[in-house]
Amino acid sequence: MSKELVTAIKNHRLIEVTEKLTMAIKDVVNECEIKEEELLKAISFLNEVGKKGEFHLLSDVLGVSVLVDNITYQDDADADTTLFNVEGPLYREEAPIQQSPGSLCELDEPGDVLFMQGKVISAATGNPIPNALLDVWQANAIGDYENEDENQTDYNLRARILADHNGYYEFRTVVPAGYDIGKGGPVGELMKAVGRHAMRPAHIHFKIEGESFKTLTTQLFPPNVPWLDSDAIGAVKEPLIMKLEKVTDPVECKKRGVTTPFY
Ligand code: MBD
Ligand code: FE
Repeated sequence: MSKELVTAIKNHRLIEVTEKLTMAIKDVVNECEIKEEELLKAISFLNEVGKKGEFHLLSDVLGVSVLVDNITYQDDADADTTLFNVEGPLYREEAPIQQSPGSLCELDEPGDVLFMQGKVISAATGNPIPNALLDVWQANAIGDYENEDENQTDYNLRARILADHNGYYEFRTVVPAGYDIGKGGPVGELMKAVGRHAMRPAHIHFKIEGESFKTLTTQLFPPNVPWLDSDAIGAVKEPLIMKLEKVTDPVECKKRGVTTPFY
């Protein structure tokens, strides 16, 4: 066999995808009768996206990230268990490990106090997963992630919570706000130019691991928050909307060591 043929066989998927992508792009160019000036603008835009490291975000706002996530994990879409969702570009490894009950922040973190609790169970058997590890990360009450915000301490609102031997976990945090994925970069500019907003609804990210179990990456959304119906990356799935209960009873608040109502 020729060297070229061996390479072609090895790369057959890359060749197929490249050909299909080329056809799709040419179709649009033909249909819209793209002019040279417009092509040069598109090229500058993509150069800028690369320079600012925003290709992940571009994939997100095009809806490609969610689509690929759905295809990748389609076999895990069991109606009885928590749905998967995209990891996004803001995950950080090596968050501090805490035994449940844990806290993602200091007690004076601004915002509405939120206690989350639940049980990690096997999707296959429904049995609890002892000592499951919940890697959790979120934006603060004004929508900023710690690693993009000089006002927050390192790893604020990020932690790995170790569930107990019954898979039960509990942690304290604050209700996050929606996140602006635009922030003046080229993807944000594109969204503005085409009349789309660049907001994600408030959400909390989870990566849940158990020994000899497949890892579940997902996000949960507080109910009745802005942009829940118009997520800039289209990642909202109805079963991932949390059921929050507001607690105002002073006795309950005191029990939790909280001076204001909490969720
Ligand atoms: C985010 O906070 C996020 O979670 C995703 C998926 C994409 C952009 C910003
Ligand atoms: Fe996020």
